[in-house]
Amino acid sequence: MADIIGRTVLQLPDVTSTNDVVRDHAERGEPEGFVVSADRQRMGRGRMGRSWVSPAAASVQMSVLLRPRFPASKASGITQMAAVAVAAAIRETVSPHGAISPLLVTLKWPNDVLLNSKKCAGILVESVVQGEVIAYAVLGIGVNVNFSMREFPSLEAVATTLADEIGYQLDREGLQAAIIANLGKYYTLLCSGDSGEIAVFQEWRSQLSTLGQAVRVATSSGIEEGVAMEVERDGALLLMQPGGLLRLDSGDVTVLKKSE
Ligand code: BT5
Repeated sequence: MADIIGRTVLQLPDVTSTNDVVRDHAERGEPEGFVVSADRQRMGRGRMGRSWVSPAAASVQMSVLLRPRFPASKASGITQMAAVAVAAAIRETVSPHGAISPLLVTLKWPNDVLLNSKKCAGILVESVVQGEVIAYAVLGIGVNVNFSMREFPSLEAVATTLADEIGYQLDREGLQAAIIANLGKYYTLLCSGDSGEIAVFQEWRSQLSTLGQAVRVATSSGIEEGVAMEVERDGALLLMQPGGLLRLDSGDVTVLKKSE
């Protein structure tokens, strides 16, 4: 099953969003593992309708069709699995022989991959649920590769690119192939039963830079502050506040003060 992801890879020059192309194929019955990748994305999106920016031919922007046959309550496992796979692929591509690199690759709750503490990749999972079960999920992945965040001054303080951090241009195709291979590995693990799900969750949790930090979380219902204490298996973040523990399903985290 490990090579299920990327059995078919459609490489397109120009799309609105790779997630839209995959969704259209999903609705027509395409089997899982189908991948769409694009050089240029005119209306790339993040969560809650936000935009995902990328100059042409300088990023990896790809979407994968998944039909995991598990309950909607486990959808966050897909985001976690993808974050772990993207982080592993970045490490392998930047340091193919396992050489120690000064590049710090970590994960941020709930859906980011960070390089040296700045966002370098984002994950967007759009699921279609029938009854209690996921009919299909479109897993979208955007990785900033061969451009400089100086092109996007409003993001520069919080976002980065591989080229900015390593100082040279990376083979985008090689990175994409490594992402597909790692998605195959970790998706197989995720679908292998309870112990596989726990293994993916533990891998994701162990790489989270968010835990133990004093944070501000912007949620759809307001701003919350506290210490990020723990994540639960369904992906929720537990925030310690003076009044007790607050459980958050989603949001945007800013670290208030780095703990040593
Ligand atoms: C995400 O959303 O991080 C998910 C991004 C998923 C993009 C991929 S590309 C392939 C596929 N097709 C799509 O249309 N989307 C997926 P979120 O956590 O909501 O973050 C969005 C926010 O990140 C924006 O509001 C900006 O503040 C910031 N942002 C936008 N572009 C960025 C970039 N290239 N790098 C880092 N941050 C960015």
